[in-house]
Amino acid sequence: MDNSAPLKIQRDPLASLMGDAASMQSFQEFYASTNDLMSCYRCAIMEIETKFRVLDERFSLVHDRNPIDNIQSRLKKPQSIYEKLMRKQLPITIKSVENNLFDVAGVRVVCSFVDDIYMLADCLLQQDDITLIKRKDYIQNPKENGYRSLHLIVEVPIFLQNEKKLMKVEVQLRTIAMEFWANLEHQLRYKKELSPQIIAQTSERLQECARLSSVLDSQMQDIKDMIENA
Ligand code: 0O2
Repeated sequence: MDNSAPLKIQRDPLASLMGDAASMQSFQEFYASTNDLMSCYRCAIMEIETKFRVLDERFSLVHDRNPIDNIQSRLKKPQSIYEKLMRKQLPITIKSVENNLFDVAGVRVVCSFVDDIYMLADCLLQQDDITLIKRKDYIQNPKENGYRSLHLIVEVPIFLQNEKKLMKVEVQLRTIAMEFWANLEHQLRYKKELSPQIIAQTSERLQECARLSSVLDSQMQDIKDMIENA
């Protein structure tokens, strides 16, 4: 979340197409205009994190256990935002970020059990200041590589000195097993340029690991249900 880090533009095909100097100037102009927006996204992350912490606290009071294992948040860096706008051929403006990019602010909620994911998602979406923009259920419909998580894009109000602003936040809910798989898969190959041969060799094994993690989740859920109903 450090916006004061020195600027370093990586060379990419788009940059060379535009010419590096032009690209650098365009990025610097954009970067200079993002301070206020980034602060608003940080506020939105705080709002969403607090909502989940409140839900966790209230649930633990009644059920004597915490549905949330941990919460992680991240704010996309201006350089990544700029690159995504360029890649999608969208206008390089603050308005364009707000209207077109829904994953600038991200909150990841890691849960103990699969049922907790849906319970927490329902509780969040029932709140009258939250608007659901998009829901992708990669648990019911895992991605081809085996990736599982529940993704929600929500809009949450933040209250500034003299105004109320609606901000979009990407919420990812997953179990500890899904998190384990996603982290390792990300480290191993996600977004990396690998040879087709290595991709073929590893993707089947990663799919198998994803299947095993899904079996683990459903077994743990069954055990919990059995203990609770005993
Ligand atoms: P980071 O660094 O985690 O932020 P778009 O919104 O167009 O970029 P899309 O396909 O609509 O993309 O988004 P989707 O499918 O909702 O997934 C976005 C995020 O989910 C990714 O963010 C990852 O965090 C996570 N994700 C999706 N697919 C995979 C996957 O196959 N493996 C892993 N490990 N994570 C995945 P970013 O911005 O790509 O990365």
